[in-house]
Amino acid sequence: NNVKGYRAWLQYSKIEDKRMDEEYRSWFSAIGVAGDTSITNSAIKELSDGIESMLDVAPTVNVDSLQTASIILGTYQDIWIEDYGMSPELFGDLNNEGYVLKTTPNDNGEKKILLIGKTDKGILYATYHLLRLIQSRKPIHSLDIVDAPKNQFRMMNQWDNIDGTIERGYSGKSIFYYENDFSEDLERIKDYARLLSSTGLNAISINNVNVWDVETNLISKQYLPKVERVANIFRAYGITLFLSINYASPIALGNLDTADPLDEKVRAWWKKKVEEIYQYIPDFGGFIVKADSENRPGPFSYDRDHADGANVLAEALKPFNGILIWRCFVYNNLQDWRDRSTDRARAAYDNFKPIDGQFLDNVILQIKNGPMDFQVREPVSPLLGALKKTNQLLELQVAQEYTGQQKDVCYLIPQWKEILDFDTYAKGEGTKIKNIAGGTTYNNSNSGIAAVSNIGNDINWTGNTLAQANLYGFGRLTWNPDLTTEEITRDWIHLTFGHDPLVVENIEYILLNSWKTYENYTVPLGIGWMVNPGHHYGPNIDGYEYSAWGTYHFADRDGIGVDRTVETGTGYTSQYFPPNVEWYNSLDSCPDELLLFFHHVPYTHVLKSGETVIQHIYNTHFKGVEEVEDFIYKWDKLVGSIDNRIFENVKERLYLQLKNATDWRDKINTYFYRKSGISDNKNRTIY
Ligand code: GCW
Repeated sequence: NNVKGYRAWLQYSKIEDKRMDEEYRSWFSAIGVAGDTSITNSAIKELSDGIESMLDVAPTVNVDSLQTASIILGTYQDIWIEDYGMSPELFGDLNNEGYVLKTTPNDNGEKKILLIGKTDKGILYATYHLLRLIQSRKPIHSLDIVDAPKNQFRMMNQWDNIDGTIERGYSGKSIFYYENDFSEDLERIKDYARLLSSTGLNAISINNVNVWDVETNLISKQYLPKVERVANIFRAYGITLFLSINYASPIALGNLDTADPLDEKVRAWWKKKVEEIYQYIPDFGGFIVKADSENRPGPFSYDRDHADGANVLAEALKPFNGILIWRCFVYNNLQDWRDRSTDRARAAYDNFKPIDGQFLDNVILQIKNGPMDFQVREPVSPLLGALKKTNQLLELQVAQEYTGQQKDVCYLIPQWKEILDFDTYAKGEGTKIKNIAGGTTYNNSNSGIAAVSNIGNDINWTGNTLAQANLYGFGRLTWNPDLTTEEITRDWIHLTFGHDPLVVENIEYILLNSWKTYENYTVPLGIGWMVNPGHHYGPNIDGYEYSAWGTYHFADRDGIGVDRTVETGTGYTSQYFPPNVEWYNSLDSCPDELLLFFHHVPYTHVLKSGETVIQHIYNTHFKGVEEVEDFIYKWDKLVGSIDNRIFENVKERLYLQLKNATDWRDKINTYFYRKSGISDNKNRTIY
């Protein structure tokens, strides 16, 4: 694992600057630690390894004898913090994963760096913070940091199948499974745990939400010992393990004739099953469930609603403090394009809003960021914030299913920032998505952010090395949604590539512009889809236009867009709180970038930008390709300044991106030129 791409943002490369090297080194002769949990031990290991690799010293580690150490780790209860001028009250207000990272003299006036956690998890996070500072060449002689996560659940969802494939995986095969069994490469899983934990994530579900036949058995004796093994690995990094389950398990595993949630036999079966799981994994997180969604089984078959469906599982998990995560990705996938009254965008809200308040308090509803499905641009789901009496978890997609599949570079932090900062007005002005996910808006007992992972067994984890930035950024942003895109981006570049100014500048430029560029050459003005059905890469304007999935653009010779207004459309806009209802509903105020999501307009409609819709389509599509050419130009400048393997990896993909962008440009421009009969006012070539 000496490959740079493999080490990702945990490079710990040797510090070349002599002065800095000496300065840091002066701190690291001895580390003192109080406490001996698996998490504390991970912190010590990470710290010693990191320091050894950056500074070429192997500090001694003294357990429970802190006198001689200059770096001290422990919880606020295990360390005599008053001796260092700290009051225990400071920790009273801190949540369980918070920490203090402080340079401070002890009674004798000797300077120490303290890494004090509220619990051992805080120690681990403080350790990663300190290592990050050193990797970024920041001073550590006068630290005074108090930090704690703003989201309770910070979760990764693997969509890995037990045969080793990954649904929507773009970086090789699963690191968890191989040919219907668990992988034996536990080192790889441990390194994944390190990566996740270093960004602040604390939960993971390790199998696809589509739970097929073999995977259904993950909660049976056959696999539980191996699930336990994986749970042990993650536990040592502060990460709790969850499993996706098949709603029909009582039938498939229990030989019952029903999975009806209100049937006593079914209830009893789940209780026993959960008890069994906790015998293997005493701190098991719980279940994640995709039910009555895209043909998966669920409570609808028994005329029960989602609350009935979820509560039976939550009830079984409750005695063990387990959590039941229920996904809201529920819609009619047997639609007819002629039927203009059914609107897939409405579905999550229509299904779940009426049963708000009927879920047990250890249920969390997991809601995708947009009402459709992780498109390059969508409005924020109106269900987020509309549930006032139910716990909710925002779901994002780090995997680039609709955003270039880790061939094309598409840095998603700017998109997620927009989502998190979106004002729902659910409880008046300033009710942002980040507050709702953080649980402060409605005082939720359980809440946070989850995302679909983008990793596989490719040596660099993410296919395109630049896609590592999305994984890193997801963790950091989920820990603290108030971090700026620039802070996160800079940190990632410094940690991964070092400090060469041109490297930093060019990579930052590519990342920060890449989402907009991807949007430019793909789908215009928020309309979405227009991709090849099934695999979702590359253009196919009518690919989903006549299908049953509810994903239409309704382009004809006169115009394009979906009318979702209250007066003449599907009424979807009414699911938002005022003033957002009006903002989206009115053609005058609807923002350009979402225009076609909400309105059907003629090609000659003039946007706020001053361009017509058709001219906007032409302009952005020509521009998108030029921007990719510019990315290639900027990347080429880095040859020799970064690891060659990473250089080639990204270069190869940038050329695939150029091909893709060109294909999109030509297909989209040609299609709309032919439909509208209106030519480009700059007379560029349209095929
Ligand atoms: O849009 C779909 C994806 C499916 C995925 C589903 C979901 C896991 O194309 O691959 O299934 O979303 O989120 O459940």
